[in-house]
Amino acid sequence: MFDTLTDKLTAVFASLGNKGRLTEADVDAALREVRLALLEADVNLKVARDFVGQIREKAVGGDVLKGISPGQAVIKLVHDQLVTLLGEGAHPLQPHAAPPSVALMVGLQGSGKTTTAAKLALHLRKQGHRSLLIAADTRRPAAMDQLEALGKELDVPVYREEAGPDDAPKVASNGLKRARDLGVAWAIVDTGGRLHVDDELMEELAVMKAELDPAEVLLVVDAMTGQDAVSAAAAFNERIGLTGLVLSKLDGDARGGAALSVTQTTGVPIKFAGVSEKLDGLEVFHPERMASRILGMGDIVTLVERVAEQTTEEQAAEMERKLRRAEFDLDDFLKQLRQLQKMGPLSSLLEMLPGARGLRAQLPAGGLDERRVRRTEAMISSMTLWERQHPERINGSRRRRVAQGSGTAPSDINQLLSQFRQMQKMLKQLASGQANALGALAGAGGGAPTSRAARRRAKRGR
Ligand SMILES: Nc1nc2c(ncn2[C@@H]2O[C@H](COP(=O)(O)OP(=O)(O)O)[C@@H](O)[C@H]2O)c(=O)[nH]1
Ligand SMILES: [Mg+2]
Repeated sequence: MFDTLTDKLTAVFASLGNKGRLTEADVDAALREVRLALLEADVNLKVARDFVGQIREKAVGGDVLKGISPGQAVIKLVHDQLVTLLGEGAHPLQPHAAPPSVALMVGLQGSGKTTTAAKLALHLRKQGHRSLLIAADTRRPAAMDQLEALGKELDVPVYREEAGPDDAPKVASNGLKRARDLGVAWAIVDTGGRLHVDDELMEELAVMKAELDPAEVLLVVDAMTGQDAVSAAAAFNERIGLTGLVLSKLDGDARGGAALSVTQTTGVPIKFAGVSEKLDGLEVFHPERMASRILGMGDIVTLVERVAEQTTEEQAAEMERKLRRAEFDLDDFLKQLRQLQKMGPLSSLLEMLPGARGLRAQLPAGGLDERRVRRTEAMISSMTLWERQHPERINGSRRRRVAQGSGTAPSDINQLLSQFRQMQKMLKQLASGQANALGALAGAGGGAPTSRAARRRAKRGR
């Protein structure tokens, strides 16, 4: 996601970042490029203009240009303005005081309502809340089947009943009664959609909203539809009133314009982002992390959280430390390999590492090859712990022994070792690249410096 935008902004900043002194003309030229990049990403014209205007005011009006590293200060201004644009801070679900709270899922057909309803049930369960899914897309029996299947997959109860096409409000109300009986925390109501905003549908949703008194009315918008998503959001908000947005399909090659304009245009916060078809592919939307990703600074926090879902806290902290400092031996490699398989496509993980986006092109399509992974696993398993920690010391006779133990050839071991060396090199580059990005923010007076290099740099800057 946001690939082109990130590339463009990175290029603009590369030209700014290292200059010791900036003139107003330098800033104007850079901001012109920023505005073009936003427009190309399908950001609303007015939003893009205001965005750049506000940065210019702060850059030229304040003391930014007189500071020690004005280029980095401008980057920080852009970062902060992105955070503002994206809605500042996370926006968790707001339950009613007395359960069950209703979450009404609305949106155009195909936007991802049914999938997101199920993802939400899983998300809530991870937080210790039970929910009931209610199949109120009564015009499409297939949609009710779909929800029922997803519920089964998650082991979350689904309410459905025989119903005519116009019975959605009745089904939803009956479902809510069931939710009360079950004593669940949330009733998640899946509704029907149309290809376009249409009066009849809006009327039906308005009736449901009046009857259900939902705690949350969540509009699911497809990020890939760009400005159409923004106008749909405006229309839904005007007609029925929304409490939050879910931006689905951010994993696709969305240009990102919808994400960047929708909150500004409607005043409704983005609460979640859909990042894969799978049911665990829902993320709480964090504007700061998204801004960092857009600026190519990576999103270590989300990456570590995702790892943490599969591991203990200590393991996650350890991995973060190793990633940041590029201390990574073959034993870690083996552990990560096993975890990666559980964590989803490698490409989506790389997106979160600062400076690693370019590497994605080199990944085999379709992610990790199961057979190769198992072979690698066998090879590393046949090494002693000492060998895993000192791969550079694996000589010819050790190589033969490991090959024999794992049923491979010494040349396979060679290949593995050379791949590993490359990876180590890459991690070192990433670690220093990240220090640069974070150091830029720290040096400009931004967030807490996290790496030793960044701390050192920040100290020098002050
Ligand atoms: N890649 C991706 N696909 C998604 C995401 N959310 C939904 N989908 C897919 O989009 C299609 C439509 O989703 P569905 O939930 O049926 O949409 P609905 O018509 O609004 O209920 C399905 O194929 C989903 O698997 C997402 O975040 N990422
Ligand atoms: Mg549906």
